[in-house]
Amino acid sequence: MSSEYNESSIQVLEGLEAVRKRPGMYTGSTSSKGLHHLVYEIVDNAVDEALGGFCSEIDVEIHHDNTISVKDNGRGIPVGIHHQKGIPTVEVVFTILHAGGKFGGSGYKVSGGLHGVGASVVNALSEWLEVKVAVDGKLYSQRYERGDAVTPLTEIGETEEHGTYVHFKPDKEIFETTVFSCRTLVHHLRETAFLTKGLKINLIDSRDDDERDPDDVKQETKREYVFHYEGGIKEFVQYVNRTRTPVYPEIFYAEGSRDGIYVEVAFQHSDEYNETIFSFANNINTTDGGTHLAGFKSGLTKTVNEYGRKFNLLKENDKGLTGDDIREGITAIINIKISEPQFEGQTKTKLGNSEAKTAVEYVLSEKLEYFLEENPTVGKMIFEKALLTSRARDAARKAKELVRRKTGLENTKLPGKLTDCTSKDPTECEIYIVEGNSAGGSAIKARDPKTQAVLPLRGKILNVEKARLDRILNSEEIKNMITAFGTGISDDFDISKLRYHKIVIMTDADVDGAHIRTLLLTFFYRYMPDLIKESKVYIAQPPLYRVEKNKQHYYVYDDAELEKLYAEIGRTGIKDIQRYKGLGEMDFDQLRDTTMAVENRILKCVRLEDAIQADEIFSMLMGDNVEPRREFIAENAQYAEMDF
Ligand code: TSJ
Repeated sequence: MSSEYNESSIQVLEGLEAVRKRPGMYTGSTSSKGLHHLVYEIVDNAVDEALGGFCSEIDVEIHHDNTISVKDNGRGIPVGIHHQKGIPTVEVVFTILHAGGKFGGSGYKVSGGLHGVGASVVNALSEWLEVKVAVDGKLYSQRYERGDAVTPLTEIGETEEHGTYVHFKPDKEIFETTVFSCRTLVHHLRETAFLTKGLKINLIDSRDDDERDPDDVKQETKREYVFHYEGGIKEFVQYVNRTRTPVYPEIFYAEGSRDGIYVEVAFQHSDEYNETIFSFANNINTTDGGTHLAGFKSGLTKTVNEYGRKFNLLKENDKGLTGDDIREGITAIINIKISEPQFEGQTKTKLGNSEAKTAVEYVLSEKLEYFLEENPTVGKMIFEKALLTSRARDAARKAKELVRRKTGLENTKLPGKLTDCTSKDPTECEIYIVEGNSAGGSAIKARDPKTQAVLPLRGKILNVEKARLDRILNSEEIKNMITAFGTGISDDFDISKLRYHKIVIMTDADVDGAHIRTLLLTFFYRYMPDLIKESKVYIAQPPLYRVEKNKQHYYVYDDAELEKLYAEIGRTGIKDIQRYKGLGEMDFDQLRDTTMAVENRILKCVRLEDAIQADEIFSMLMGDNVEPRREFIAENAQYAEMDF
């Protein structure tokens, strides 16, 4: 037997080599999403220090070369020799893969709140990583490359500060892209700050425009941010509702522990029709809800009905209000900390611990009962709003039945405007939702008739944020989509009936196109969220220009890219550059070659965060509050010219 094949070589394989071999297992993916996970992982370690009460501020910087640094003012990772490993503890943190680490087999974090876990994964997937620790008056530093220490831990000076600084460069050999999206980090860090009240998180983007994510440049994402919320999730609710009109000024907030589970809940109602509930367990956004969400719902329904009975707001013989009635227009955040969370479902974003239901129900009910009695006007408002909703809902239900029967939402008669594909195998079928009839005509000629269906939309679709279901179901454009997809909507939604496994939104590359896209995403997010969660929704990328020079032609997708092309090929000798004002101006063969043909096209898969953002943009632009709208428009030039 070869002497090379021994225990130690097996151990090496189980070390950081394993992480580089199967990076997706540890970060979820090697796409942009996985890349951003590296930052979250490092930040989480600093947040843990803050949760322990040892750190009050975290600085995150995107450096000019798309490297990231994270600094905290905590105790500093211990530098003493680790009693088992015989090397400094900080080196253990970065070079030894922790068994059963935070990233589970499915690539999602399954046990938040453990120190140091995951830092070695980031290290293994970085071209280089430098750590500096300030502790006991001294500053230490160590450098690693692709997971291996290349310097020993070295004392490099004296300092009055204390804390940890980590600076790393994600490995180009591992990740499909190594360009960070400031917008994505903003979203995550703001959320983290809301969930950790009192913690201050600063973010700086120091890159030049040519090093930034094109979306950041286009949307003019700011360079410096401070996220600091003394009110925690209470301020989170206020933030979400800043563009909406609350029906009472107070925000309910409760905090407490039961069975070792820490529970925090906040909510406020606005005059909208949808519910916006975000739930978190150990700072992980549980987008599929779970037991803590169930506990919130049952606790709220029970307490509000009891309040109504106690104060005779409900007639004796009435059955009481349903949870749906009580939650119409609610914005709520549920945040729990639990020592052994069980995350379920394919994406591990659904909490399974049954004791979490009891804990949330208990903390919420107790505090809410007291709150409603202390604030009788709020109590009455919530109750009366729910009563109104209950009546409206009855009317809506009847209308829905009527619409169903009249239009056959439930039978499979396809809309006349749909040009279907011939294949009946949904996994290979695609539907292009196209803006305008003339573009629809081009798309029909450009498509592959076997697998590509085309559904043209007439102008803008209804804004679903401002209407109840009965009106939404009266919209031709929306009915056409629902029948074409075959899935039904809301509670009746069934993804197994989906007739096309790719739904492609194809709109003009202008502000109207952006608006229609936003409307569609909002509709999907609100009424068919699983389409987005299961990655079925895509955005086509039609070019903005066609440039011809020396019989070569180039398709260009935005103005920044046009400048780049000019820099490459020069401005002289360019023939009748063509700017496409809309899809309708493109010849069908151009549309096919650039945007629809499977072998050439670029499709952008819509992520849940994109849909949430679309929803936010909507509340912002359509909402009743002027100030946030003005601020938003100032910050987002892309949407500024939009005409609503
Ligand atoms: F792990 C890491 F590299 F990802 C990382 C850890 C990154 C960053 C930005 C910060 C940290 C970190 C770790 N900040 N603070 C700490 N604290 C400790 O590791 C620590 C300090 C003292 C003691 C103690 O018992 O005295 C224990 C721990 C775990």
